[in-house]
Amino acid sequence: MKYLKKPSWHINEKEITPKELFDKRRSFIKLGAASVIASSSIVELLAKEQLPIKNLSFIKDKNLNNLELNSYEQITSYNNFYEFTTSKERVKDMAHTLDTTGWKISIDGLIEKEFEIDFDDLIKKFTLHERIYRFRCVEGWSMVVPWIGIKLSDFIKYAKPNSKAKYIRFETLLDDDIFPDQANMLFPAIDYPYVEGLRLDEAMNELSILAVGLYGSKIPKQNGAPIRLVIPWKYGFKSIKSISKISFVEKEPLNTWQKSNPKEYGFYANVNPNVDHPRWSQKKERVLGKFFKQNTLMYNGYEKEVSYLYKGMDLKKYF
Ligand SMILES: Nc1nc2c(c(=O)[nH]1)N[C@H]1C(S)=C(S)[C@@H](COP(=O)(O)O)O[C@H]1N2
Ligand SMILES: [Mo]
Repeated sequence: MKYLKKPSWHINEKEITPKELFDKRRSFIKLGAASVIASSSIVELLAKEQLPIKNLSFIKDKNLNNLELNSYEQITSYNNFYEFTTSKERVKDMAHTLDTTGWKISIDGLIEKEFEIDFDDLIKKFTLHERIYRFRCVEGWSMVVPWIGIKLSDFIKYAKPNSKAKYIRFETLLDDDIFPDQANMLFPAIDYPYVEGLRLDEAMNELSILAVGLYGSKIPKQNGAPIRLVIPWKYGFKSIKSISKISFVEKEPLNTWQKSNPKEYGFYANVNPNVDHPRWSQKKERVLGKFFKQNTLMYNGYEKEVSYLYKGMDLKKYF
């Protein structure tokens, strides 16, 4: 596919969004079968499937590993997003407060020149790629997701880090009008803002992406709109959502889960069936929608692509 100068996925905010589509679908269902609304493409689409309108243009993933995709419904209704709630089932109903209009990302630290960029401008600058990846949460559940994203390596080249930069650090937006648990002064679920990081060579790996969509359309709020990290060989908590700040730094960043419980969560968090979590085994996982557990694969099945990054490292120590 050619590089698209004026990407056709750049939809006007007035146009329909997946969220609106779902809301409409819900209200149609409420109206019942008696009220038939004629000749609307939305109605047609609703009749076909619950998938949102494809509004992104991207290079398709050939799915050479023949991964079996989880459904849009499964991926968007079982979420970890503590800024809303620790209940995975409730995130989708609370995430409507995440208003992403005018979203900005600031990029700072050890780069040629610090800058701020509008999300809308950012995605216009890069080729979008579909990436069908296994996604494994440290809690023992997993799924297969057709993400759409920007290669993190493309973004890093654009940001031009200098030779002192050894790590990249990400922050989720801090805004208690949007995220109810950030307004929780006494017992927030975790420290905010949520922070994650990668070694720069991990970030430059071909598999690392900044996801902006899934199933062909913009990423739903509960999955970390408008932009989130996806690192498929690492436990899900590395894949930080709703990013508003990216920094290039010299020292290993202290990520949120390591900070909250350093005995149980480290910086690397590579999926590894041979290193158990202190409270449970990591040998198996339950794929959303499946009854029987399956074996967890080394580096979540991406050993060939990423093992060079950890040569000579004691994976029990660097967990
Ligand atoms: N900001 C933020 N990012 C986050 C989390 C979170 O609570 N807050 N949860 C993480 C965890 S533990 C997982 S498993 C994934 C879940 O992503 P999903 O809801 O798209 O499946 O998001 C990760 N990113
Ligand atoms: Mo997770």
